[in-house]
Parts: sequence; structure tokens; C-alpha cells
Amino acid sequence: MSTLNFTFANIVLYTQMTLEEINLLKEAKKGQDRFTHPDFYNIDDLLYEEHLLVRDSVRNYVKRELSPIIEACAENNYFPSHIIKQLGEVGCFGPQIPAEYGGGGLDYISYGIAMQELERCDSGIRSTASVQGSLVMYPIHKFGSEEQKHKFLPKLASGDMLGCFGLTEPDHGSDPSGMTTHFKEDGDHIILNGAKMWISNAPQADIAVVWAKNEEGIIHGIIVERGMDGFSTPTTHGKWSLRASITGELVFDNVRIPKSNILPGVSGLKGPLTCLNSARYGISWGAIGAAMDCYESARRYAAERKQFGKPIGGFQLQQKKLAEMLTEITKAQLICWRLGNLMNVGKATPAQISLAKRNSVEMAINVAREARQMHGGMGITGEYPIMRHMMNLESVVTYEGTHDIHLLILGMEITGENAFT
Ligand code: TGC
Ligand code: FAD
Repeated sequence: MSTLNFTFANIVLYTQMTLEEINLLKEAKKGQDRFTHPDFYNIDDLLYEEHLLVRDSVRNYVKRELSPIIEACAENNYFPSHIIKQLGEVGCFGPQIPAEYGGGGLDYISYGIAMQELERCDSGIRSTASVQGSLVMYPIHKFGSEEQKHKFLPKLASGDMLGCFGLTEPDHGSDPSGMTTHFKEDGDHIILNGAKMWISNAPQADIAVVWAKNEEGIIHGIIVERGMDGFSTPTTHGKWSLRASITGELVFDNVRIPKSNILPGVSGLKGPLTCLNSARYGISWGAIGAAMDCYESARRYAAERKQFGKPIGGFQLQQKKLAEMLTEITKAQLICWRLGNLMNVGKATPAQISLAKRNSVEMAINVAREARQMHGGMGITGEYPIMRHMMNLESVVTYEGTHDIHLLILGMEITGENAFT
């Protein structure tokens, strides 16, 4: 690590990150991101030109704007909100949403690749984008009125607006059907009460897509807008994971909301779970990005680091680690490519998505752990991305359905028996 890097790390460690400091970091670390992706089975040959264009443009953006600052953001628990507009400009918000509403009009492979490139940088950055695209834009597009679509989607796509998705509650995580957040009718308005917890983007979100029960106990999606009386979004502190992403609560204290903010196209738990299919699919690609970054870092380190008079990559034990990482990454790449094609023709089942999310995230955690060991002591420092990815992936394995919940979804698909309850 150069002295210059230490200097900049110290600046951001004890002070707020200002735009000026961010620009200094970008200048100091310009061109240092040397990432190239592993493609052992020539999967690039299966991709169309538009997929490669998406990949290159997101990758170039990441290298230029994000890689130089991400370690400092995570270290400082700082959400770089200036990137919201940039992510919109580069097309990371809702690439799969039709262009007439401001989305990219692209297919699900393009969406997956964009998430992969973002998570290659950091799971928290991918979180911001996948919540916006799959959990806010997707439900408004799929279940919203024309008025809602025209009012919100273009601004969400461009990054002029940030959204969040409120399903989880303090007492209902894996079992969202038990939610207690509720609303009652009041003329042409509803009155919303309750609270959501662990909500990505919440403290800075302009709108929240919130799932709540009506007086008959039926779940509906409601667009809650910042500034509505009784609506607050306190920040969640003390995270050792996803530190470059912002998480919070949604608190509703008699919030009066026009009925026109209810999503008219769906009722019941299948509403939020349908959105989760899209987001979980994106994560299955995203986690591969984190694994690729760890693998590439370990591969380079093994070539550069010498012990006992030769590069550590020349020892069989280190080769075994690299060979197994590459094998698992390649298997996950093929699963996601196939799943993307099923998504494109509307044939992907929730259980297939569970398999991919579960497999990719576990694979990425294992790759990160092995890569960490290969870096020796250096692996615990912010000089390499490994420890940050490892800590991030501990959230990714939990949110959007825990590892065990996805196993139970698969178990039910295989046996026909419900082991949840
Ligand atoms: P169950 O009785 O099985 O189903 C209720 C209704 O939903 C339908 N359904 C689905 N529909 C679409 N897609 C799916 N994946 C679906 N799964 C179920 C089902 O057919 C039924 O429809 P209907 O018409 O008969 O009413 O529901 P259950 O209460 O037994 O729960 C099933 C279970 C446990 C699998 C589900 O609740 C679940 O997936 N739990 C995990 C919760 C979860 O994933 N939460 C995520 C919160 S959001 C988040 O974490 C964002 S992090 C974002 C980031 O930062 O990147
Ligand atoms: P619990 O449901 O209490 O689970 C605890 C443990 O019990 C887990 O290991 C689980 O697998 C296990 N378990 C539960 N039920 C069973 C069962 N039937 N059989 C066997 N084991 C079981 N939610 C949102 O709505 N929006 C967001 O934007 C969002 N962002 C998040 C961001 C972060 C950083 C994190 C950490 C979470 C986020 N979540 C979000 C919440 C996330 O979806 C939940 O944490 C997750 O669904 C698990 O719920 P829980 O934490 O309440 O755990």
C-alpha cells in the first residue's frame, strides 16, 4: 500500500466524507481497479451484444466512480448518496422495466449482469439498485395504476427519486404473513399504523412501497411518500455488514394516505413475494460478482506474494483453493445464465430462483473465506476487498429470504410437504 493511500484513508477515517474528499480519493486511486472477470467456460459467447454493452458500461462506471471510494465508504459507514443519480444515468435502476416508463427496456440477463457488476464492487451498492429496480419500480410497474406508473417510474429510473420496500417487521421476518402493520379506510384516504424494520434505503428514500393489512386482514401494497404526517424513517446503526448502504425503519403513526396510493393490481402475500422473485434473481447474479472479485484478488495475490522463495500460487494447497473457487463460480454462472433465459420467457419458478439465490450466496461466502486465507494477514485489511465482501455477504445470505428458508422452499418443491409450519 502506498503512503498516499494511507494518507487518504486517514482523512476519511475521522472526518465526514465530503464531495471534495471523494474526488481526492478518486484521483489518488484512479486506474487501480484491475478487475477482469473469470470466464472459464466461455459464457461470454452465450451473451448478446447488448449484454456485453451493459456489462462494459457498468464495469467502467464502477472502476471510475466507485472502486476508488468504496473501501473508505464502508470503513466510515457512509452511504455515498451522490451516486443515486449516477446509477440512474448508467441505467442500473430498472433495466428490465419498459423504456416507456423510463426503464432500460432490456431483458433479465442484462439486469442480472448489471447487478453482478455492481456487487463485484459492493453488495451494498447492488442493494441500493436492486431495491430500486426490483422492489420499488417492479411492483409499481406490475401492480400500479397508469397514474402511479407515470408519476413515479421515470423519476425512480433516473435517480431523481429513491425508493424502499417495507415488508419485514420487528416480529415478522421470515414469516411476513403475520405482519401487524395495518390500515383502515377514512373517506378517500386510508390511515396507516405500524412499523417496518431492516429497510434498505429507508432513511433517504423519497417513497416507500409498504405492505400492510386492511381491516379484513388482506395484504395490500401502498406507496407512502416522504413528508406525509406521521411517517418517519429512523436509521439503523451499528451494522458490521453493508456499511456503504443505508438501512432503517419505517414508522407509521396514523399516516393519512390518499387511496390512490394503493397499488390496485394485487392483494395478498403473493404481491410482495412476486417482487421478491425478481430481486432474488438479481442477487443470484450479484453474489457471483462478489465471488469473482475475491477470486481475482486471490489469483493476483498468489502470483505476486512470495514465500519459501517462490510465489504462493506455486504451492498445491493454494492451487486447490483457486481451482475450487473457479469451479464453483463457473457452476453458478451457468445456473444464472439459464435462469435468466427462463425469466425472459416467464418460465422461471420461485423454487428455481430459490436454488440460484441460495447457491450463489453460499458459493460467494465460501469463495470469500478461502480468498481471505490466501491473502494471509493482508486479507483482513481494507487494502483488499475480501473482508468487506465477507461481511456484506452475511447480510445477503439473510435478506430476501434466509438460506434456510430457501432450502425449505426447495424441500417443499421436491417433496410436496410444507416444513415451514
Ligand atoms: P404461502 O402460503 O406459501 O404463499 C402465500 C401466497 O403467495 C404465493 N407465493 C408466491 N407468489 C409469487 N412468488 C413467490 N415466490 C411466492 N411464494 C408464495 C402463494 O402461491 C400464495 O398465493 P395465494 O394466491 O394462494 O394466496 O406463504 P407462507 O406464509 O407459507 O410463506 C412462504 C414463505 C416462507 C416462503 C415466504 O413467506 C417467504 O419467502 N419468506 C421469506 C421472507 C423474505 O424473503 N423477506 C424478504 C424481505 S425484503 C428484503 O429482504 C429486501 S433486502 C433487499 C436488498 O437490500 O437487496
Ligand atoms: P427470522 O425470521 O427471525 O429468522 C431467524 C432464524 O430462524 C433464521 O436463521 C431463519 O432461517 C430461521 N427460521 C425462521 N423460520 C424458520 C423455519 N420455519 N424453519 C427453520 N428455520 C427458520 N426487509 C425488507 O422488507 N426490506 C428491505 O429492504 C430489507 N433490507 C434488509 C437489509 C439488511 C442489511 C438486512 C440484514 C435485512 C433486510 N431486510 C429487509 C430484512 C430481511 O429480509 C430479514 O432479515 C429476513 O427475511 C429474515 O428475517 P429476520 O431477520 O426477522 O429473521
